[in-house]
Amino acid sequence: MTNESHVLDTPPPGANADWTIDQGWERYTADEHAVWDTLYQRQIKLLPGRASKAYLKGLEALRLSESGIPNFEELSDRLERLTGWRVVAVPGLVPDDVFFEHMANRRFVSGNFIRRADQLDYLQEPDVFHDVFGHVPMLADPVFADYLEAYGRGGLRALDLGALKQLARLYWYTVEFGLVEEDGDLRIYGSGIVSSSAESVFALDDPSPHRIAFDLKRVMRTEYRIDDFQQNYFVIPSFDELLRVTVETDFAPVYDEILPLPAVPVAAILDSDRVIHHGTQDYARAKGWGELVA
Ligand code: HBI
Ligand code: FE
Repeated sequence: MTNESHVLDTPPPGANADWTIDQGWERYTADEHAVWDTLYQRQIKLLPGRASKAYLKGLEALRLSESGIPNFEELSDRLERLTGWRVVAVPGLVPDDVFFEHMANRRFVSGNFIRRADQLDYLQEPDVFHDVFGHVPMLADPVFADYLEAYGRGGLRALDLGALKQLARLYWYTVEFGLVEEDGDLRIYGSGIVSSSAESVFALDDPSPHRIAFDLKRVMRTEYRIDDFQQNYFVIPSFDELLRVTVETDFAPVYDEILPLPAVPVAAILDSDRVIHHGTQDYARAKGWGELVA
C-alpha cells in the first residue's frame, strides 16, 4: 500500500544503497511467526471461491502454507524458477524511483517486519504479511509477472513525465484492490483485499461499493482512500487483457489527455462507465462520506 508520508530520502543506517536489507529471518520470535500463522489460517478459510485461480495456484506453487513467516531466500528460489522474480527485504516504504527500479528488474520489495498480535486487522505500513501473502502469489503467474515488470518500467517513465499520481492509481486499482471476472463471477486478486479478512468479504459480497468495468484512463483519473474499504472496485476481464492494454498503450499521450482533466472522486459514476454493480454506498454514508456519493 502507499503512504508517502513516512518515506525517508536516503537509506536508513544499515541498509544497502538500493535500500535492501537482510530479512533477518533467524531473528523472528515465536510470537511473530504465530502472528503470521493466525493471519494465514484466517485468510485460507475465506479465499477458496473468492480469490482468483491464479492467486490460489501461486499460493500452492510457492508452498506458502508452510508454518511461519517465509524465508525470502527460499521463497525467492521457488519464485525465480517460475517467473524470474525475487523478493527482497526493505525497511518500510521506499522512494518511488527505488520501488519502480526494483520492479522493472523483477525484484519485489517487501517489508520484513510483521504487525503485532493486537493489530491483526489494520495497519498502514505494508508488513511482511501484506507484501508476501498479499502480493507474491500473483507473481508466480507468468502474465501477472510480466504486468508488474511493465508497471515498474512505466513508473520510471511516469516520474519523468510528471504523472506519478496517475500511474499510482493504476497500481492501486489493480495490484492492490483489483477484481477479475472468472467463469462469469467476480474474484479478488488485489493484495490489499486478499490479505484482509474483512475486505475479502466486503469487496465481493457487500452491496455498498460500486463495481465498474476496468478502463485504463478512467482508473488513472480516479482518487482513492488509503484508510478504509474501497468504495469502488474495478473489474478486469482477464490478466491477459490487463497486460495487453498496459504494454500496448503509449502512456505519454494518455497523460497529456488526462492530466488537465479533473480527478474523478471516489464513488462517482460516469456516463461512460460500464457498471457491473451499482453500489448502494450505504457503507460510505454510514461513515459520513455522504457528500461524495450524492
Ligand atoms: N515502498 N515498500 C514499499 N512498498 C510500496 O508499495 C511502495 C513503496 N514505495 C512507493 C510506492 N509504493 C508507490 O510509489 C507506488 O505504489 C506507486
Ligand atoms: Fe501492497
